[in-house]
Amino acid sequence: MREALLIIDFQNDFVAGGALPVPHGDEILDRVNELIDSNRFDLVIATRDWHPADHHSFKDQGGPWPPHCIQDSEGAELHPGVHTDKIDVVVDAGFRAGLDGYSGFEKTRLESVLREHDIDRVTVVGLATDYCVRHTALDALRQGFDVVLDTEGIRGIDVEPGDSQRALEELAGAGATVR
Ligand code: VGL
Ligand code: ZN
Repeated sequence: MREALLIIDFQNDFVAGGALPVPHGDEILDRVNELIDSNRFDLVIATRDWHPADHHSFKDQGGPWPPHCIQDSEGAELHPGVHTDKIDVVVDAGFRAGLDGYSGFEKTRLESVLREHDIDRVTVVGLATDYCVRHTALDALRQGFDVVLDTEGIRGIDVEPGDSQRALEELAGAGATVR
């Protein structure tokens, strides 16, 4: 069994002081680093939300979100506390105006990187449970990977109360291990 750690969008704009802070997003830092440092994973991948300034999800383009994770901005950088020296691959998503990018698999090399390294199982941590974590984990399941959601290492936005809880139930129903 070859395993990858998938750290979703743990970026400055999604934590306190950022453009689209996920409540309690910072709290996952220790868990993320603990998993990185465990040496349990054959491959450590970080995804970044990576938008052009006119991304269609931004309010000024008719979308739901304030502008966030604009390519090459400080807000789009990975959280400075993450042990980035042990991240093997960084995958950018949502990199064109019309690409949602909620899934780290959408038009990226994520699947081919996992296949190249013969990965069977992905453990998913990061932000946000009800958006990019959810979509990325669902795609991983569809592609036949074993998927583990590490609840200590994820936090959600909960635009509607309960969104994150429902996402985890949906993922468990689709075959993910939630623990
Ligand atoms: C995300 C909202 C907008 C996420 C990205 O990473 O979950 N959420 N863009
Ligand atoms: Zn985004």
